[in-house]
Amino acid sequence: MAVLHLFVFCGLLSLGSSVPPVWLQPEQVHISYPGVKGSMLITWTTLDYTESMVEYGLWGGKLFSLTAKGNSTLFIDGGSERRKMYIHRVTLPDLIPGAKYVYHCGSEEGWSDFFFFTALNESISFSPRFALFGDMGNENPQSLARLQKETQAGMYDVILHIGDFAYDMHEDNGRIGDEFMRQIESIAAYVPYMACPGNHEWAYNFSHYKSRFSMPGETESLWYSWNIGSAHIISFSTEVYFYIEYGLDLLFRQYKWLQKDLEEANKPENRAARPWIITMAHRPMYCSNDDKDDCTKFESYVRHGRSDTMPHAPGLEDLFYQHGVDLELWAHEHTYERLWPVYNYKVYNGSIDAPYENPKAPVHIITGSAGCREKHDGFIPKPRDWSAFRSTDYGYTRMHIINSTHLYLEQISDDQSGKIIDSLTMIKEVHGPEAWL
Ligand SMILES: *[C@@H]1O[C@H](CO)[C@@H](O)[C@H](O)[C@H]1NC(C)=O
Ligand SMILES: *[C@@H]1O[C@H](CO)[C@@H](O)[C@H](O)[C@H]1NC(C)=O
Ligand SMILES: *[C@@H]1O[C@H](CO)[C@@H](O)[C@H](O)[C@H]1NC(C)=O
Ligand SMILES: *[C@@H]1O[C@H](CO)[C@@H](O)[C@H](O)[C@H]1NC(C)=O
Ligand SMILES: CC(=O)N[C@H]1CO[C@H](CO)[C@@H](O)[C@@H]1O
Repeated sequence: MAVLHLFVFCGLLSLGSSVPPVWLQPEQVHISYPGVKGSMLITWTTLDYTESMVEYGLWGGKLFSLTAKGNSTLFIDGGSERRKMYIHRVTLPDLIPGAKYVYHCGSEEGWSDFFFFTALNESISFSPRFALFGDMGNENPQSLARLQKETQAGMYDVILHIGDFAYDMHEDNGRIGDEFMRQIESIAAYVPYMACPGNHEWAYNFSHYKSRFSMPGETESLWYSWNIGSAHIISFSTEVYFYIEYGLDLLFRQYKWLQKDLEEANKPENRAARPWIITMAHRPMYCSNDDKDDCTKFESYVRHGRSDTMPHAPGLEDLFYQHGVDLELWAHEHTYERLWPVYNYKVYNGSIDAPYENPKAPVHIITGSAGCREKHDGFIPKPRDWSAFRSTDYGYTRMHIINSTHLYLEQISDDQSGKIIDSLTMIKEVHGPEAWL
């Protein structure tokens, strides 16, 4: 009885004041490179509406001497509660390449902690360092601690998250997404956190992925490309091959865009400046895992296309091969696998002694073992001819684009306390389709 009274009393009180709680505190801060020279895009969330501002300044200079304004969009989760939140976006313009900045974001009604980042060095002779991985959840994110320390210590210029976030962002009416974005703030607020969609983002037509991330271009972060150092990086969605109920036209739009982007990147002046073409997308064309995933079959949709759609959906292996893509980064399998240079199931080593020196086909890396609640995947006992190295350890990959001819990759094992368990240097004196001859 007493409880009931109290309840009624409180109810009256809150009716009386008639002011619902407002949540204007910025959270889930992350940054991305918008593909425009000298800029950085800051994205964050508030639960109620407020302005979008970033105050920033050069590291070591007067704090927050500069201000940039932006916009927010209302995002309504598709779950039963129809939870709403505002996603704020502010682009910082005219940054000095290579300079370090300190920033906080929010509005006069609430500010975030402060963070720092280095504006990208936009020289084609810049040698960027990346951490890359896929399939990291907010439960069991095995690689996160090491990535937090290494990112804040300045080891990386960019992070690539190759699909599958949070497991899943839409769960618990989007609260799992919020929790995950808070969790990665410790890395994603410091270096551009570049993403592509994975199958775990399927809910409500990928709305959490499209709303929460801010990748370059006008395609809701689904596919885009950008340049860094001597590389042209292309990110795309493999999910257009699988969730065709959301629109087969998306698959064709993406395919046409890929064609155009690859042609542009292969113009002699462009390929000379940015000889490395690197793709990133979630589901691999090849894998030797023992689950029933698409890549375990001979004719993966991503590799070979779909003949059960009308019109038939073209695959991507030929397109990438014809345009001389150097390196293809994938995830989805909760393992690490390195392939010999491969095209159409055939190995095309540079030579037996130096397979990655002037390889005669693209090189594939599958790195989806950063850790999530689904734990590990397994491998078939006998690796295929094109499989060079495999590991079921949790971990992530480091990539260093040294210069126009040398690119270095290494795999870190979390199970073995950060040990480097695999590495390779790709050497290419010739890039483009003529490299295959
Ligand atoms: C960018 O990187 C190049 C190559 O390492 C270097 O020579 C140049 O000084 C860097 N620029 C800035 C502004 O740090
Ligand atoms: C799904 O999203 C895409 C891209 O935002 C859009 O083009 C498409 O029409 C949507 N499909 C459905 C069924 O809502
Ligand atoms: C490719 O190179 C590796 C390493 O030398 C070797 O084990 C493999 O047999 C080679 N494959 C072919 C088809 O030459
Ligand atoms: C690229 O770096 C490697 C390793 O440091 C070096 O041997 C090579 O000569 C460099 N290539 C160019 C084109 O500068
Ligand atoms: C669509 C929209 O409202 N755009 C605005 C976003 O913020 C910038 C900077 O304040 C404005 O110039 C745009 O008009």
